[in-house]
Amino acid sequence: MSSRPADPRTPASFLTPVDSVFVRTHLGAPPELDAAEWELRVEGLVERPLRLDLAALLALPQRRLTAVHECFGSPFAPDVPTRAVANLEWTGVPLAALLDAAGPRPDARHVWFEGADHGTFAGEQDLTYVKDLPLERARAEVLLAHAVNGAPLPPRHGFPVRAVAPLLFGTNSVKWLTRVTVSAVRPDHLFTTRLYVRGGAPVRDLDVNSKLLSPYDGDEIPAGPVELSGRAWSAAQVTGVEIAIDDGPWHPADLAPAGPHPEAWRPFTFRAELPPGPHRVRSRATDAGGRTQPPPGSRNAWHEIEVRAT
Ligand SMILES: Nc1nc2c(c(=O)[nH]1)N[C@H]1C(S)=C(S)[C@@H](COP(=O)(O)O)O[C@H]1N2
Ligand SMILES: [Mo]
Repeated sequence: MSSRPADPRTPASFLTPVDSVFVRTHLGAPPELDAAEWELRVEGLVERPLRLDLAALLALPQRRLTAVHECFGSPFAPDVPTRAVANLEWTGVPLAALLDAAGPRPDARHVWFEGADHGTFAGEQDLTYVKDLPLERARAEVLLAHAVNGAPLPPRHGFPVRAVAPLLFGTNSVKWLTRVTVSAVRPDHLFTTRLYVRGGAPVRDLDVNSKLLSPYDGDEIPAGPVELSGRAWSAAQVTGVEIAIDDGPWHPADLAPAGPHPEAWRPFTFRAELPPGPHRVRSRATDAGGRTQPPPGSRNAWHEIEVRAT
């Protein structure tokens, strides 16, 4: 991608501080939008096209959503794990409110989301960032967020408004949102039908995955008893996490109860006894669909870290 800093360390807190969240942009530097001039258009196959400014959006009923946020990774390397993940509390307006006000026509089937960023990707020029969802999914799931962890979105994360599609890969959550188009068809676009496609389907639902966060990969820790902890997530509910140490067998970890935020990641812990020396720790999650993280070679391969006990 055109701007792809190394994945920042994922802190072991339930909500990820915004300064620690990875940033992904395809079309160059984040656009610096002026909140006073920003406008969102809702158009296409609707009875009443809308133009809303930020004040109009903020005047609508708001909701909060705590959700895991994960990058799929490079669309050219779909099998490489990124481990770029966060858990954030978004505030915004459900897309349903705007769709209901606009009134989709009977032949409407899809919703396109377009951002204000503009540029070149993979040699293709003059692109905007476009994603799409089936109308019913978009209506039921998407939040138009203007705040993250209680503060306005920073420019790099989509100021003033972005779409948030919970439990879908981050690529679906369009930043710097300026246009929502209701259509009978999917958009034929680099980021919708040509890239971010796997097994013939668009990259949407999160895979089952986990990440060990404490101790962190590469840490040196005192030998003896240690509490390992991490996070697990999936598009379906996580039902279990297992830990394996060095060449030992998989053991069940303690998985935190599902709690009030079904779209959030789930903390897990495991008590271990680590004798002095280097150790390899692995975690693998399983979800309600019966999916378990596979061995290395897939983007959601089990997570493996190395720690040194002294
Ligand atoms: N307009 C726009 N939205 C975008 C992108 C982009 O390049 N442009 N990148 C997507 C990708 S691939 C991811 S993983 C998330 C990253 O969101 P973040 O940078 O706020 O963490 O934004 C998505 N939304
Ligand atoms: Mo991404």
